[in-house]
Amino acid sequence: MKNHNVSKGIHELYKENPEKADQLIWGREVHPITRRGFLKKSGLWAMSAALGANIPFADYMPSGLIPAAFADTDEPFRIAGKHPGLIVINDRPVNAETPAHLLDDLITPADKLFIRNNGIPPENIDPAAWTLRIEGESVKSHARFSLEDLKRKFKHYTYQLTIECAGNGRSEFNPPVPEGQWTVGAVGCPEWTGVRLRDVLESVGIKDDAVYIGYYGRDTHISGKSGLEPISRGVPMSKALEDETLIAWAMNGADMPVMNGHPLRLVCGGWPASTSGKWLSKIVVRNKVHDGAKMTGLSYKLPCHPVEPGAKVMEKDMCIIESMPVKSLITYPKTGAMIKAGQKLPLRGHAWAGDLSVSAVDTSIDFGMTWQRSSLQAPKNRLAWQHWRTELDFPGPGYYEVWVRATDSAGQMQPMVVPGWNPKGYLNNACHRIAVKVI
Ligand SMILES: Nc1nc2c(c(=O)[nH]1)N[C@H]1C(S)=C(S)[C@@H](COP(=O)(O)O)O[C@H]1N2
Ligand SMILES: [Mo]
Repeated sequence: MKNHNVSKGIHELYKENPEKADQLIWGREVHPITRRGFLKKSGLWAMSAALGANIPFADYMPSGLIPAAFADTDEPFRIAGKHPGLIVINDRPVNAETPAHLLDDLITPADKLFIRNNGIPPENIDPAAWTLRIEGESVKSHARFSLEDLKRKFKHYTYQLTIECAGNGRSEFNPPVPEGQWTVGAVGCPEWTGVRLRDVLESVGIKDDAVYIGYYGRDTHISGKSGLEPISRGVPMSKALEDETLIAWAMNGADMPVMNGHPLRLVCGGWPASTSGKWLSKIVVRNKVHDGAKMTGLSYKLPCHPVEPGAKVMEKDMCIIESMPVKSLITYPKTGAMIKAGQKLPLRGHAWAGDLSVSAVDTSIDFGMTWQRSSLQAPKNRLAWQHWRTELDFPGPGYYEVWVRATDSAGQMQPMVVPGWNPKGYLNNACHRIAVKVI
């Protein structure tokens, strides 16, 4: 770590070089994800993949040793097409989150949207040959559409829709819950263009007994075994038939990144992002709750009644997660900001609330003793996140934490502590906070 302009406040640093300022914590330079850090955290598979060769004497390698081939480089580890600042949580399957300060854009750019893969994405995608089948016991007939058919036959809609992984925030549960240790960045709100799922299903004909839809994608199971789906989830008809539920081919007016589902995906804004099927190849209309991969067992479910931390919960006592809870982020400044005494600190970020809207955003600099109301914008459309901003005064020099807390349109507020422990570590919507030093 290099000392860097420790005497300067955030305003000067941002004025001089905003990109540089983004990389500082307490005025010191920190490297984002370097090849070094990456290898230290991940296993042999990653090392071998990065070296392009097996390590025959791997058993004798001291754990944590950095292969000499990389020991003197600090090149960032990059995912093609994605911002270098994304934090890689897993490399197989690829899981990467976006640090809060990189989510500052009103509309999340494609290179900054997180990636959550359960399996291996399809290769050699040919959009011209892509098809979507509509099947299941509750459609009147089976149908098949090419991408061109979808674009030609149905009206196009564009909505800004928030998608958040239900496991976002999992890293904070205690006792810890295995699987992706997301912090705050498994969320984003790009603009999606496509056709309404409702229009497509109605053109095929929905039977009266329909209760659920399920999706299938063209990614393959991590084990390499054929016939196993990595994930096949769905939503009740009421969510499937909403105006904003899209079969989308574009993100922010362009083809979406392969890692985010190119050339076609489902987008169910405000619900666990696991319901937004990527590389969409088939939709089934079901006369019962869809029973595809990760709809059964404990996946994407919460205990129907609260349980003590660490409890074992039986499947019959678990309920499927529907709308996501109210939540917010401080996207400017980055944690570790410094300002000079007497200066005001401008702050901003987003807030969202599943199917609901956000009615208020408050910030606190005294660990929640007092709160100050922020200004809050209306969403661009239903199910889009909302932008908030404020300006804070600090009473004098010292260490502060700024906490942000959103309230939804039903009056529910984010908790200041990690809420309801659950066996799979879902729905941690505790307040986001950043550190600020006044010098
Ligand atoms: N086909 C397919 N769809 C999928 C997944 C997947 O692994 N395969 N992951 C789901 C999960 S758990 C999440 S959180 C979102 C993530 O979307 P993103 O990678 O575009 O951010 O995609 C969902 N759709
Ligand atoms: Mo997810």
